[in-house]
Amino acid sequence: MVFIGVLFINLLFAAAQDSGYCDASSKSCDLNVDEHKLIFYDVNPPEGFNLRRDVYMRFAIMLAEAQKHGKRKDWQLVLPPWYHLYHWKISRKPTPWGSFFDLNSLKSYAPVTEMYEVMSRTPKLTIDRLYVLQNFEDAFEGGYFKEKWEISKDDCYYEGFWGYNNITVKEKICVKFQGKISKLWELVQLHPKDKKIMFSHGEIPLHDSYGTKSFWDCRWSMKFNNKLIQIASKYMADNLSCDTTKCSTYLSVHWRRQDFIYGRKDYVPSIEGTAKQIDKAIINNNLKINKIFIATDALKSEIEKLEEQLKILNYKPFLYIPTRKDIELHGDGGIAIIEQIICSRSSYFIGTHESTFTFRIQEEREILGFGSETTFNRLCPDKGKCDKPSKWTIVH
Ligand SMILES: Nc1nc2c(ncn2[C@@H]2O[C@H](COP(=O)(O)OP(=O)(O)OP(=O)(O)O)[C@@H](O)[C@H]2O)c(=O)[nH]1
Ligand SMILES: *[C@@H]1O[C@H](CO)[C@@H](O)[C@H](O)[C@H]1NC(C)=O
Ligand SMILES: *[C@@H]1O[C@H](CO)[C@@H](O)[C@H](O)[C@H]1NC(C)=O
Repeated sequence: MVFIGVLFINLLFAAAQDSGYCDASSKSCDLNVDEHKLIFYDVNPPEGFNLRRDVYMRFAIMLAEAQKHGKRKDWQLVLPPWYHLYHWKISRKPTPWGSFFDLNSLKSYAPVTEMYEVMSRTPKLTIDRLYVLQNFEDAFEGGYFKEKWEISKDDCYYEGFWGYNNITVKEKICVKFQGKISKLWELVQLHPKDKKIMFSHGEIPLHDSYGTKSFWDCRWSMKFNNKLIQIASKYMADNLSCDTTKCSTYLSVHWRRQDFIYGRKDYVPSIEGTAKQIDKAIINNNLKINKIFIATDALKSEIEKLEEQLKILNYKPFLYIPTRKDIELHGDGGIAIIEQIICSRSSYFIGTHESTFTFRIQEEREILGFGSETTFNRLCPDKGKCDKPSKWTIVH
């Protein structure tokens, strides 16, 4: 009888924990208990800001789709802070998503929460299971691509937690994985009692379906932070004679340089070639425009040369040159977004082949409703083959 009583009390206690009740007067009370179950993820360190935005979409869609079908209602996605990105020259503390995006808008699509919100509720964060995702050596084993995963005996490691040194993991599991992101639910299912799980190398799982309505609903929700929109709008009003979101007064170019001029020599033009192609686009499309906005990661000396070339052709080049204070306030990420906003609102856009920075601008223009002939244009190499960019048009 005593035994059954104890068992009963234990059961009650377990039930109380599960249902999230927590007596505030009790010292042993674990504040985490009543919270949502959490999915954390991280991305391979060298990946840039714009690829990371796409990885976010995969996870956000995974949760939103499950919940749309009445499943996994108790899970939330934790937004990994922006920290130590390779391309960012200015090092900053872990930066929340709200600095770049409109968090309420993100939340209107998917159940997301910021890392600092999680940390503020938890004295010490313990993740139940960390799945370190890895690629299979041969994605086409047996001659074809098959979706699969397999717990791996190879060693794997994860370094990070965005600079937080007060996060621990109970168990780390190395998993070879290939396929769609919704297959990650199979891993979640391995330990159904887990309340906090994490996936590193979140770039490995693929979109369930690219370019579908869910994709665009999610993409639409990734509105930029209002502060950044206002800076871009003011710049456009002051310099580019436009005070709306669909301008007819300037052409824009994303002129990706840096690693692209070494790594992708066959895809990008010379400085002179760039100016010529801008001129050709204006003439061929009969655009009555002389203002050119240039978004770029080029060196100052390259920018000066391009400006010179454009001026010879009677154009007025514009660049968003942040002050030191702007960079401190908004970071490299914020500055890049301001440039992306200005490109997304131009009459005509020319991007860089296979740059994710360019892809994000093209998506933004689809959302704003520009004709795709004004959006899916690229800079070509001076000589040789130049395929048209793929068109990823919006689905309503
Ligand atoms: N301000 C500014 N920064 C840029 C521009 N182009 C590239 N960058 C910087 O370079 C980084 C690399 O580009 P991303 O597109 O984000 O990185 P990625 O995901 O590796 O993409 P790729 O362009 O495909 O290399 C960006 O995050 C920016 O920090 C630009 O036109 N303006
Ligand atoms: C955990 O670490 C972060 C970042 O280092 C810090 O801001 C936070 O106060 C820490 N939390 C606790 C409870 O120590
Ligand atoms: C454009 O506008 C901003 C203010 O919005 C200003 O600081 C900048 O100097 C202007 N001129 C050019 C050529 O960019």
